[in-house]
Amino acid sequence: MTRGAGTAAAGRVLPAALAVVLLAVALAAGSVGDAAGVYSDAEPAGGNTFTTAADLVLPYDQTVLADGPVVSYRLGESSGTTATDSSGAGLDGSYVGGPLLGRPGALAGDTAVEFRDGVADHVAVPHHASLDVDDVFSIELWVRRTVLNPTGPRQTMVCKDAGGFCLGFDDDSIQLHREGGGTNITVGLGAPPGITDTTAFHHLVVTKDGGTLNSYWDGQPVQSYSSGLVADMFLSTSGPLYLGAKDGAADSEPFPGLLDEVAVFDYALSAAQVAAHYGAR
Ligand SMILES: [Ca+2]
Repeated sequence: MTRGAGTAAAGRVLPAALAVVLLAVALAAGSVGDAAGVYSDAEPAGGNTFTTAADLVLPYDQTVLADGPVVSYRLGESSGTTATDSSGAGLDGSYVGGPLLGRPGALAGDTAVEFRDGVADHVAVPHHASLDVDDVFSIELWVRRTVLNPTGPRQTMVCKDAGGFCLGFDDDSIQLHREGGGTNITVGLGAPPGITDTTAFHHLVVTKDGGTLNSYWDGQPVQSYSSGLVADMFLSTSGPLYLGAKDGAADSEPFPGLLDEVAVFDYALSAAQVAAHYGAR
């Protein structure tokens, strides 16, 4: 999609350009300071912050936001019932049923939320027009499983109720499914190494642009479809967005484990964008 690609290109160019400017400013300031003796050029503990362009790579959350998600949940709250949308759209969600907040997260300096096995807990986000992404979208998150399901049931991590996308695990593989809208449809998205890991977080992205569907695990492509998919697989919906469960009423097919940094886009991220996000962790 044009908008996403343009935004992404700008987002990736900026750090290098910024680095040149800041490096130039730092060098100029240093030489002026030394010559005039106006101020000490003693370095702070830890040394110079701006040394090379690599030092100025945006942190993970800023890298994601630069690519324009429609919602982004850092899930870093330590208390309360509000799951804050950091995208700027103001589409906050609610922690329902007491998921565990403040759990160790995927990234340094920000925590995650844990959904418990056998407990009806999830995040619910009221419907908004921008969440109605239909058949063109990306779902991005970090996941650490706590309960494996070699024979099912399905574990749903993110779902747009009803008839929209539902991303989860089933039989210890990644699965995208639609439930509702008259027909249930399921597409397997692979079982990469580490999918049964319960000790660490992994980065998962699924992108769909109509007839093209891709999955990525820890920044690497896993499964790709460019033909053979059911036309208009996912539908326009007006239901809530759920994290940690398929729906709110029954909390059915819940995900037991930790989710972190969940973002939804209304376009298909490119492989390069996915790799850049993972690389910014
Ligand atoms: Ca977090």
